[in-house]
Amino acid sequence: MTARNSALTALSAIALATALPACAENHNEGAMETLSIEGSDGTMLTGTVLEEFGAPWAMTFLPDDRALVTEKTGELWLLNKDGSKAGQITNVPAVDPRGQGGLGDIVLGQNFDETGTVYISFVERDEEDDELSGAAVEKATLTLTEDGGELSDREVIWRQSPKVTGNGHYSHRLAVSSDGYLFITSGERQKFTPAQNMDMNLGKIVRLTLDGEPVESNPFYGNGGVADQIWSLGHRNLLGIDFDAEGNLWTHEMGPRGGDELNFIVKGENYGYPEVSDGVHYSGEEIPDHDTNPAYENPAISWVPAISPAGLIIYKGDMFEDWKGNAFIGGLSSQALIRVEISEAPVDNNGAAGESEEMELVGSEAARYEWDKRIREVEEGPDGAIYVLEDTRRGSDIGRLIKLTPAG
Ligand SMILES: [Ca+2]
Ligand SMILES: [Ca+2]
Ligand SMILES: [Ca+2]
Repeated sequence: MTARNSALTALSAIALATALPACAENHNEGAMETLSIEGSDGTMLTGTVLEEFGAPWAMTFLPDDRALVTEKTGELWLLNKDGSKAGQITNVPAVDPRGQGGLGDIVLGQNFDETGTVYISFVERDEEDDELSGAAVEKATLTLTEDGGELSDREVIWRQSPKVTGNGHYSHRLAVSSDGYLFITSGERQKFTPAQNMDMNLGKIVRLTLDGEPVESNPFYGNGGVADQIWSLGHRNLLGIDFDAEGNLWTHEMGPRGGDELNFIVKGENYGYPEVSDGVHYSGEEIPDHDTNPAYENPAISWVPAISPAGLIIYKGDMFEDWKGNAFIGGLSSQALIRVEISEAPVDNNGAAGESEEMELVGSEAARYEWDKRIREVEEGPDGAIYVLEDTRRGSDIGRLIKLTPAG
């Protein structure tokens, strides 16, 4: 199965994006602030404000229903089961936040209960040239207390290569598969061509063992260097990664001017950037669309204008039963939580749709839920509620942790 998409799907996303009502009201019920949010599908959600942060970036739940939140500025928080801050985790990788870089994602290793293993991503500077930087991932052991904890046995197991100038498109989102591999999204650092260069691990998704080694069954294993790590290529800036209930890998990525994508990730495939994009360059210069070249995988859905996706879950819970298998994408510039339905459709052979017996997974935008805030991260709670972290852009901003549940 491949992730192709018809021009019609992209067009319907364009149409939806231009005709969406926004509705959100604030209520103060005792100490707990709540939002009443009406989705573009008419669904009413209650948003409960649980906590506030300065620069929240990523969140992950723990097996005991507590949670961890990273801040780009270098803090790692332990949250209580009610979402309030319990305290900070110490001995976190030191960061020098600049641009899009700082402390990044955190995920749990397999058998976290027994091992305490976590993986944490961050941006490091080059030791000799401060202009150069790149993302790195550490494996560490997390020991928790009632009001915080600490990291120990820290070891860098992966680095973006090479380090380059600029402070954008690190991506560095993490996911551990049920069969025990670490996937890392590695952005193209706003340098375009690295995404197609197999001597660099920029603009790629990489797949490693849980100790950070390349996997022998990787599609380019044996070519040597970073090629051994690469799972898929031709990516731009990927700030969302999750598996569906069947274990399939999904990511999204920001396009240039328009052309943001949700992709069904297939081993060894080329997702096209910068050779193809459903958007155009910032200069306005055209980039051919995906469907002009069969060498590249089409997105399951793309957006023009941009939504600026950040944070992704493929919903697996029971609280929103009708939404099982839907993708929920946080939107930065679009200031919305976006729900995408995923379905099987015949492969579109560039105008010969319906003649192929091969099926593919395609997405269609089903709804937006908006309260005029940029969304940085999306998580599914153990209770099936959807949790989001709002984004901040300045030191004085506050990014809230909000729990979304059905209204009433
Ligand atoms: Ca997360
Ligand atoms: Ca693409
Ligand atoms: Ca284009």
